[in-house]
Amino acid sequence: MSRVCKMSKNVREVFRLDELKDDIRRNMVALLGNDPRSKRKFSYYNALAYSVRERLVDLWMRTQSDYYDSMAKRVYYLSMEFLPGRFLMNYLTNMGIVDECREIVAELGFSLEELEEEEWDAGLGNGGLGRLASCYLDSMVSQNIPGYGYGILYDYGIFYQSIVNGNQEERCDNWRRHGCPWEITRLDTLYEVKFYGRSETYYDSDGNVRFRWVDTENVMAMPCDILIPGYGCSHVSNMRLWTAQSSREFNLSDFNRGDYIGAMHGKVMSENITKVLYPNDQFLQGMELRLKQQYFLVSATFQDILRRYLKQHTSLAALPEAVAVQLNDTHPAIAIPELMRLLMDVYGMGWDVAWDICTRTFAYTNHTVLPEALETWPVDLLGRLLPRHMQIIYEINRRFLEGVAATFPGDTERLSRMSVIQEEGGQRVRMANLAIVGSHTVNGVAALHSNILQTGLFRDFHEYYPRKIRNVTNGVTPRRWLMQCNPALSRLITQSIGPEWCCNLEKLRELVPLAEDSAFRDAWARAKLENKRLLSRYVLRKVQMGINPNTLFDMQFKRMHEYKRQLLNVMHVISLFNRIKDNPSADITPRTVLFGGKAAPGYYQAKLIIRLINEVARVVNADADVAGRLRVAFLPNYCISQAEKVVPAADLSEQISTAGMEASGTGNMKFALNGALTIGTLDGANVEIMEEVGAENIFIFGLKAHEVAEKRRSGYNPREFYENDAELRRVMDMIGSGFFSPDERGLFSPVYDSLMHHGDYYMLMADYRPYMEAQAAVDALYLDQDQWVRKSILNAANMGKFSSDRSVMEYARGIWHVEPLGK
Ligand code: AZC
Repeated sequence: MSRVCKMSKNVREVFRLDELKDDIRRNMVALLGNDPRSKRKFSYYNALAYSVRERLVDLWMRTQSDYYDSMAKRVYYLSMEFLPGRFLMNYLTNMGIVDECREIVAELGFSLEELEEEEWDAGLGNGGLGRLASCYLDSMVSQNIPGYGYGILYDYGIFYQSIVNGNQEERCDNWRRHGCPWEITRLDTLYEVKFYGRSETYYDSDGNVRFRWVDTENVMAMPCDILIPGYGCSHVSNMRLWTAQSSREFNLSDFNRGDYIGAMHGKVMSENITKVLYPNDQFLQGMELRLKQQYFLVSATFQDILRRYLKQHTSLAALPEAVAVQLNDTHPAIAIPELMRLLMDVYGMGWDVAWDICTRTFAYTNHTVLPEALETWPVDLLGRLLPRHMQIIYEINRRFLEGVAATFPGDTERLSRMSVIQEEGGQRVRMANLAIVGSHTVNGVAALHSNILQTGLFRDFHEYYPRKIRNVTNGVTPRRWLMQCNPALSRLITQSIGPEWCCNLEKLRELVPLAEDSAFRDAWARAKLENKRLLSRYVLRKVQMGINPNTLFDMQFKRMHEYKRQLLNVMHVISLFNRIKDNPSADITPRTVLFGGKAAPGYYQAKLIIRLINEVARVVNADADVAGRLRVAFLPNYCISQAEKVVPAADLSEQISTAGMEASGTGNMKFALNGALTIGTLDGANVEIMEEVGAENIFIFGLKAHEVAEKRRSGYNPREFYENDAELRRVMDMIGSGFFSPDERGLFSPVYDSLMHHGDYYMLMADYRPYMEAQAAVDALYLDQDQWVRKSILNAANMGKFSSDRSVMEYARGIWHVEPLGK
């Protein structure tokens, strides 16, 4: 912390702020070829971005030489997704120069906020998994843990969602169309990545049988770095994102034959690898291109890791002492056979030595137990694309199963469950099994989830490797998710308890006594109201709808998925609507219910629920009896920059997944950190949030994870709830009969049927009444503003545990075995 305070004293000097204005003008001319007298916001945003970035390059190089000089062990966070959002404000926040910059920009005739709005989000991820990776990079570098993120620079990130006639429509997210000032492209560094071909044996000079991978089709990987400044900027790291380039010798023979277009076709095809992010959240779409992307990331990254390592070491034997690789889910798990291949085929090691190095290098994080998300690849596909890897996987599996068979003699069922190769329904490679076998540590992302891994999904593995599967509860960075996104609240907190909280979130506990101070409560409520006003203006701009900041802002923002149960929230909205219609003079707590989230383009049911939300909104918002008491809106294109506006303005955070299905959740943490009260099930990290904030400060309802499992076993009958609950029956009948879709009566039948006729897998019917009761408690509490604000303060005050600084430190000490540099 002293580092941060020291920094802010001489921040003008360190970052040469006196020269910033001139630099912006200079970059307008030199880099952008624009006249500084033009008042184009986009050009000024770019000129500012370049001028900010160039102030970090020195610090970044110094950080890199610190790493080299200290021979520090490095962490490599391998992820198919990063979700950084916008960079400008994050750089300024972490550099501690937001206010200074605001003044300078004002002198140029702009507000900082309007320039900020010129930046397009870097949406290189789907949701939680990618955003977690970005939070972890922020926390690693802010705590001087030497580490890098490695990923893919997709030309098209997560699609842009618009709502047309109530339906989701996808547009491509060509986010770098106008360039991206944060990228540093390394045109001179290229690695070759191989695909296809075959594995052949040969004898080396000592007469040993060796393998080599030949007749391959090659693609080049070019790195692009984006700097990641730590808070206070004593360290600056980077993410290295790969982009595919055609290899130069590609199809030379076609050229020679005069087939110019044929040769170019190959070039274009190979560059397709990094074109587009697969837009599925927790659903495996087993496409060859996706596996190519995964191996492309892994192969390029390992060439880079070994190059860096071999600059300082002569033997690979000490790799695990210098390198820790974290696999963000199984997406990069092909790294395990890849490292084996490199160690054996390229560096000549024997199997046992190579395997020992491998298993001491890798750790794997699991982010979901949803069966449709678990990756398996057909053996013939994997074997065709990566023939040598397939051989290695077979051999890993053979040796592994030998060990299992020795421990559990005669238990063939167990062998077939644990095998890396799934036999039934055509041979497939189970990537989770491969990741577990090849890693020294496997972790879940919240206590409940890790427990489910140990006793459910990975139970056999937990019995075989009793210390391998552990928990590291997720966290979020307080820099972006409080300091940056919520200046009003941050200011109040800093005035009250000092600035240390942003690097030591546990400090927020000092707010606890202030919850009893009515002047502080008033100030807290004013900050919330200010944020609600800002959001109201945004909603008006976005969807041309006025919302009243004095109503309860009830928010559910996350990917659209049946298990997350946006539908349950809609059922509550319909119930409120009916109550108002039945009794127009009823005294009810005025609410604004806001939704946001993308559905995977092929996920029919999730898209239909978006439509339902919009149709319910149409009916509710047009009704004169309801006016002023209930309003509903779906905000299109939920993304990081939208979250930064939504999160600070929430009164109520909806975290209502079927218990046992949300691995952790991180939105739940962001909302509570910003003073929202949570209504939620005992799922994922909600369990730990309740432990921290106290059961009296959170609205918990519904089935628990073991009860869901028990009900599934013993037979669950959703109709029973329908028959015994008139209010629920009415809601279901309205959905099923076309009340919300008068022009297309059957439109929502699939929604109705999923609950009434197809078993209600996510148990909405069972949780409806408990949810309604919890919502009634919300309404009652909101009428007592003093108590509500008190609880709001206590929520934020007790969120210290959910800083990603804490999570990253647990990984560092317990899994990566690295210490912060300079300690
Ligand atoms: C998500 C989980 O659904 C969410 O609960 C968790 O908080 C987040 O990861 C970060 O750990 N999972 C994903 O986004 N995707 C996959 C494939 O699990």
